Amino acid sequence: SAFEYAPAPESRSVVDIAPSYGLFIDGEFTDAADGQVFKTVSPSSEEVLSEVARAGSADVDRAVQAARRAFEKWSALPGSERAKYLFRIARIIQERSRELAVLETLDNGKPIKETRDADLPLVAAHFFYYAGWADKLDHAGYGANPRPLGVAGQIIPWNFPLLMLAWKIAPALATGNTVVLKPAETTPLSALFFADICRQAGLPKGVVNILTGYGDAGSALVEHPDVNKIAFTGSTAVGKAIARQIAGTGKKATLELGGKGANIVFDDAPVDQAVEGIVTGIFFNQGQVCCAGSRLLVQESIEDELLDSLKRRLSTLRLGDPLDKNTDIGAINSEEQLSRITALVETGEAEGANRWSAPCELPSAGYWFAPTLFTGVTQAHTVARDEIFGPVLSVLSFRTPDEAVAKANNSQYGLSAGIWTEKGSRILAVANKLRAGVVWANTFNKFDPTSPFGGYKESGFGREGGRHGLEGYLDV
Ligand code: TXE
Repeated sequence: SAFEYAPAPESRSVVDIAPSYGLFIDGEFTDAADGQVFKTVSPSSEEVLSEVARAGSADVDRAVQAARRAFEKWSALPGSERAKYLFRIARIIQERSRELAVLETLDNGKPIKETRDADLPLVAAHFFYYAGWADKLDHAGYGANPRPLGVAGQIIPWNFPLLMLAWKIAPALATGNTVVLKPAETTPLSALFFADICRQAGLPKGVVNILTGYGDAGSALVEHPDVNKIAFTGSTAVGKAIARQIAGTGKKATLELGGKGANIVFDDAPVDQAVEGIVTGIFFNQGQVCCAGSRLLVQESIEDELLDSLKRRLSTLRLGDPLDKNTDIGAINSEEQLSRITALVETGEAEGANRWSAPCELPSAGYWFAPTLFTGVTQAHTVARDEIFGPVLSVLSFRTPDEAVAKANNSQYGLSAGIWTEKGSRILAVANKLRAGVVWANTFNKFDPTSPFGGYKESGFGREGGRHGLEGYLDV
């Protein structure tokens, strides 16, 4: 039977989406100076959700000036006062988390199970965590009087719209910086809801400014002479362009870019548990995760058994309406992203890797891709090297731990890795040899505000999260 898009009415009605939204500058919603707007579409239905103001360079300038004015007072507040605002924001996020989860699912396409149980709890946790640091910076090991940098320009992607906002705004405000944040063009809505939460929390005007728009607005923000720091999460190509753009300006930057994480399964790993971890590693958020375990490295002696179990498990995943609480696989965020995934999968087939896709019917409206495996993959294949950023796993095998480490490290990226084994000594030995910012053992895609996150090599530089996340926003 053909899939029919039928949003659960009780969920859809939880959130009020206005037909249009302005930019959030200096505590007010306002039109773009040149009146430009763009539409945001639900990727699971192609329904237009709202029309949003499109920021241009004049708006960037207005927002940066507002943030600059606010900086003087905000940075002079005692940390304990800044903490009160952050705690208030964290509590409002918790109170409004149903609304926010539904909104994020509508605008992004990810399953409500994930927004409800992963994104939203983590968003609140980041604000609580950094609220706790605001009055303890003198004790963070930086000596007395660590200083905020000033105005932070923050540019975020669409895969975790609200969580990336939290990763960026919470530490910036805790340390006394003010913010101009540009969400991704396909997912502007939760950031605008967050702007409303800032007002609800009584946050002084200008401390947080939200500019919805495209890459040109991001680039104008990077270029603005009164911005002191750029925090970017997105593609490696844009990250490199930003690094070139700020070279010689004295601006500081943290860049969190792409990845091609290796998930290494040794022959002594409990297979059922590993299969669940592999599924979480690459199919969580439809694989649109920078630290996804997109390369499976499996020890040769268990490859057949593991792949059989994996295919059986993938055949049980439910793809469809992201607002349905039983849905495991939601929509791909945009038509563009779907074309990128499709093109890379076609390349994989053309280069001779074996493709297997889970048997599931794809809805007729919206952007969808079935969970897919490539076997018979070698290091030379494009699908072993390039970030696909979709529900596609490339399977390689190895014989010895040294070979596993060599293959895992054979990547331009170095963001994440996973190890599955019963041997604690092997976990330590292998983890220490992996050139990756995070290494999970017998689990995958576990996040926590107390842990620093960030990349080696072309995955970027700087760390977000934990005490290390404060450093990106302080002069010591
Ligand atoms: O990223 P972009 P896209 C990877 C993933 C994906 C690919 C392309 O492989 O397939 O990137 O995705 C803003 N100056 N990741 O095109 O363009 C843009 O408006 C300043 C991995 O969506 O990098 C958006 O807000 N800003 C990644 C943000 O940058 C610019 C998450 C990210 O968009 C700009 C997303 C410019 N010149 C994609 N051009 C991860 N690390 O998790 C665009 N932007």
